[in-house]
Amino acid sequence: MTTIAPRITTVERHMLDLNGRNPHATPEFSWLMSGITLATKIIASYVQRAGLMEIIGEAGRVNVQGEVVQKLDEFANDTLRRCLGYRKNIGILVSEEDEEPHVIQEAESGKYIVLFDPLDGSSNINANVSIGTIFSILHRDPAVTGNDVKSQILQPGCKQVAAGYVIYGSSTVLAYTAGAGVHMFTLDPSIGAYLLAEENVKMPETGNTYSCNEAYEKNFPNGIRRYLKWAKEDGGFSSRYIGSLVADFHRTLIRGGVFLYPGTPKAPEGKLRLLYEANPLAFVAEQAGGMASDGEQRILDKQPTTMHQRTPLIIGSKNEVERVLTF
Ligand code: AHM
Ligand code: MG
Repeated sequence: MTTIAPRITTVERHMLDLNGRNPHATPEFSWLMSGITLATKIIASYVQRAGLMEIIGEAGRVNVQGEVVQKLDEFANDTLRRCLGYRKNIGILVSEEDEEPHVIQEAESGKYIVLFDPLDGSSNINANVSIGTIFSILHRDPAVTGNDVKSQILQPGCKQVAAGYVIYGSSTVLAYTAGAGVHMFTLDPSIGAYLLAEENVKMPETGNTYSCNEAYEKNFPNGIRRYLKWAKEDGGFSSRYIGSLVADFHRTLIRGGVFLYPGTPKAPEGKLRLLYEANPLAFVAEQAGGMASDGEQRILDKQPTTMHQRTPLIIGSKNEVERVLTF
């Protein structure tokens, strides 16, 4: 009898395998995901060659958030738009880098909305630090048409049908959830495919690492300051901060601990964006057994009011996020 080697599972294959367990695991949805995998493979290949291709550096303009756009940011944004813009089931594309959403298909055929941060942590590009792409997928309400595009987009994170991220690090890793656990894939550059590395990834329930930009500590809310004091003096914690949310989150997902980006008097809502960063990572965290809060409420319950809204973020191991909230 012939022995068949263990099977090779790509992201799209994996989504189809979830059929039955996951209501979104349809061939149509898998086709949408293939747009994301294609775009992030192209971005990964550019990130690897960035130093050779003169795409490091500033593009000479500021984005809608008032930040300087890096060339690679623009490339990543264009690539996602090109790879997703022609998938018939995508109705609206929303990017952290663009002021306005792109309406691509009428509501009847374009039933999904894809939101993304094309290149998170881009201020780190020049220093060869890990960066990433974050994505979030929502259903579009077919009853709402015409000018009401923004109200379609402003859905709380608990309505996400899928979300995930790709980290361009020592290897390129994709993590996604469609509401049935978190699954991780590693890009094999020699064959250009993401291969299943781990199914049902679980975040450790506890972890003694905190991750925040401590330079801002004196402006943090008192509760967070008391927590950090406890973590250092009594908790025996260590500190890790890369300054690239995807990378800080990915480490927290694997090793446990807590990532904090609180508000300050100058920026009461912090820096991170609800729709492109906090919501998708909160969905992944919860599906892995972790937790995400803005200090007052669950991130996934927040009703967005504007597209580029920011939010304080406390995300990570369930016990650690709960502990922060007790302070
Ligand atoms: P970006 O999406 O423009 O790259 O900005 C978000 C980044 C996050 O990746 C990271 O967590 C944060 O900004 C770091 O901010 P700071 O430099 O204030 O610590
Ligand atoms: Mg970002």
